[in-house]
Amino acid sequence: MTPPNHGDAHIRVLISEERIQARVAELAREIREQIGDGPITCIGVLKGSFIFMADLVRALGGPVRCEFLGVSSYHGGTRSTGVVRITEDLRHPIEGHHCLLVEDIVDTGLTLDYLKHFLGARKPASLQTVALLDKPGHREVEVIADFAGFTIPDEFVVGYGLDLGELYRNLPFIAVYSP
Ligand code: PRP
Ligand code: 7HP
Repeated sequence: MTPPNHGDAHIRVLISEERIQARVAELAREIREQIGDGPITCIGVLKGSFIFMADLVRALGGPVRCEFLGVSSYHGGTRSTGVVRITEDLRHPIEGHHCLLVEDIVDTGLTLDYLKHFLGARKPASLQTVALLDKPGHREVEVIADFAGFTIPDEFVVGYGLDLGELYRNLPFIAVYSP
């Protein structure tokens, strides 16, 4: 049988696949309660949010548009460079849309803060934010997501979309990485 850490001595499971799936379903209910049954333009922040986005949009149900923004600031390492770089822009205008920015993690807060301004300038009807993970102990900018899945300790995590050097994104759970 595969051990829970997939045989990798560097990782330790922090949030199981079952807990993630249950929380994603709850988040979807919370978001629909607040935004209502109308169309939502979900904007996934690549690459880290692609798995969360895929699960969340299916749990949301109702009319949903999917857009993606390519953004990078960690460049494969464990520390933010402090410079948020847009690597791919939205394909369509979001003016007048009710938008939900979908992030995997808010860590220093630099990315979320930057993207709220970047997208706000495109005049959406509303802009809300959801992050699967919130690491409040590491903030450099005071910013919070409107909806957050789990608050986690100040440790580097991988899995469920989050990487280290582009690896580990395919783990179905969230794990702490220790070198
Ligand atoms: C990660 C993550 C968030 C951001 C959060 O992206 O996906 O977008 O960092 O960190 P912050 O709150 O400190 O800004 P990363 O730059 O690693 O790119 P990736 O998603 O392609 O892995
Ligand atoms: C970005 C990021 N990527 C993977 N694991 C973490 O803990 C991270 N924080 N910010």
